[in-house]
Amino acid sequence: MRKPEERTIDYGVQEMLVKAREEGIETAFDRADAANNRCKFGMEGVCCKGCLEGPCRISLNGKGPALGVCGADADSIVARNLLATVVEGAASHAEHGREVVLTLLKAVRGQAPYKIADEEKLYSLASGLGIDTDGLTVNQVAEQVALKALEDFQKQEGVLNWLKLKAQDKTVAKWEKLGILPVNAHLEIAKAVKRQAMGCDADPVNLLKGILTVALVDGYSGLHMSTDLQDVLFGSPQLVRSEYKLGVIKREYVNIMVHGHVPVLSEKVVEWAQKLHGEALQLGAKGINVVGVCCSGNEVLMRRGIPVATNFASQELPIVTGAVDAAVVDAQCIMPGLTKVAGCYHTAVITTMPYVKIPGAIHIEFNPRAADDAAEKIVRLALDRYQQRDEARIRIPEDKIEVYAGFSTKQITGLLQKLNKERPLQPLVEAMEKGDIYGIVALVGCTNPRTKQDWANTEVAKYLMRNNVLIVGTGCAAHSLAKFGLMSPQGVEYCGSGLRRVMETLGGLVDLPALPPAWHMGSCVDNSRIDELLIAVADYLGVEVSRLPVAASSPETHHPKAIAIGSYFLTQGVDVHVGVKPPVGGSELVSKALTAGAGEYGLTMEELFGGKLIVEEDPVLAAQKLLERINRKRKALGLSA
Ligand code: WCC
Ligand code: FE2
Repeated sequence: MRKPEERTIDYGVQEMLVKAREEGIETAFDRADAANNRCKFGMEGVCCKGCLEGPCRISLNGKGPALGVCGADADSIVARNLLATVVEGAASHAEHGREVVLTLLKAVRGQAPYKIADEEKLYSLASGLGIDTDGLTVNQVAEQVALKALEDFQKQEGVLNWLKLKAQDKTVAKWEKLGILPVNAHLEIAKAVKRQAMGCDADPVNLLKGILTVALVDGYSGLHMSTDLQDVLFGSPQLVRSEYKLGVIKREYVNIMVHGHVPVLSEKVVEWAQKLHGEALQLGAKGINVVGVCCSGNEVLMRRGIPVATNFASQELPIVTGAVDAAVVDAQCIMPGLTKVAGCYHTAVITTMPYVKIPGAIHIEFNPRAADDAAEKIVRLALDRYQQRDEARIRIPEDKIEVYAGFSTKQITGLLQKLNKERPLQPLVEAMEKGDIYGIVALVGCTNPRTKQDWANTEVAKYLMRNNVLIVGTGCAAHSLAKFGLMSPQGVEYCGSGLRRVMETLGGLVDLPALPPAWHMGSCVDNSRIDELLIAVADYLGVEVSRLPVAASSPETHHPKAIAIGSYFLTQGVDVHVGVKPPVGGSELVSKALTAGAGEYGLTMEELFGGKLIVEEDPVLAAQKLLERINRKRKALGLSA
């Protein structure tokens, strides 16, 4: 078993790993060590278990079978498996989007206890969607917007409304020419599941096109739609100060951990935690402390300043403090291992969705209609469990750190307007032209219990910042950067002189010594915010996003959603780095289509869209490769290298 310091660079997590081991409790880090005999066929993507003729495995050294029983070769099998992975990611995000649409619809029809929080965003969406708002009330406008969103799950011809709303026209024309435009999210997901099934699509190039269609579903019905309508319902984030790391758990408080993704639940838990404050006092607690994990954490951090305890790989460790009274989850990135750890303490793990249940958890069904009832029950359960704590087993790491989050496009433009009222993007673009901001890299995706938690995410970011690259972060990668000070004003210590100067100037506009050089842009669906920012800059310069000196990097990735998001960035012509090998090595055709440059190998992503996949496990080499790509794009755009 590897030592705690080999598993994570987060001291608090190390401390809790030691405690867990002392108490005989197993976590994901131990399970990763125990399951280290990984299947080579699976890792290269050449295992097909799509039907009962198999599983068929294609030989990796040419000495065994070259075809499955049905005749499928390595290229088809790898492409099908990759399509299946991207579909999983896109389905997760699209269902997230649809849940938010239904919440909005119910809210404006008086069937769910939520209100419109950002009218300005609502009206701008309505106008983009071509809705005539004359004579309509705010709720009627919202209803029309929600119905337009629902069309993206229903229509049988045309193109996703949200794609037309958000994408650059020139890029859409490229996708149209290639025949990859999605009609409706559910239809494309069903079609993709069918085409990768036994006896259907076996042409790897055609399957790759299928992957791109599904990637667009992920981007528009998943990311963009979710963020847009969440902002309408809960407000567009603005700069907010908060804290990170396990030290945000407070001994004298009732602690509730919110984990998962859709803020429809976490927002209500925060609301009810405030409402039941008095009852916590009656129990002798100082109040109720909500802390976040994964993207539920990101959502309530961005809008409410709720502190974040930790990210994906160490999600079980807050419970090991012995001071988490309830852990409430909705969907995605939730380890079933949570209930085993919680079973060793007084902690209640609460599942809330009818299709996400975990043995050992208490299920309190949550739906928008009954949101208040459910949230009240959840918080009351936490109050109840608080009284069952074993004080002797409580140990909370002291380590915590300040963070500034809330970088929505609205926040960023608002800030830049203080420098240039008419053309807010001008100062940003000028800094990019001068090289003070050499490029922008989106640091996104997960942490992975197999790799050293937070290490590669922070190393890539620090190397890039030293070279004046502005970092924009989401998901668990943002958590990594926040935990290590890169999302606070002190983060400028890691910057090259140009980037430092820009952040100090911008910081002065909000009474901070500097703006953090890594901007927290939110949850995984909020990669849409990054896309929106890049499009704004590209539009300002009159070019496509694919020509900007920007890239995306996911050094510690693991989730199919992250693969879907990466594929989406590729459709925009943005270079994408991953630090964990995707299972495509068994097919030269598929690997080269993703990773080869234009003109180097038949049809490639770079040839089609202008960006490619970079697979590199070493964070320093990865950062160097990203810089080299940014450098090329700068030159092509006529900027200094
Ligand atoms: Ni998004 Fe990755 Fe975190 Fe889950 S929450 S673990 S997909 S980055
Ligand atoms: Fe997420």
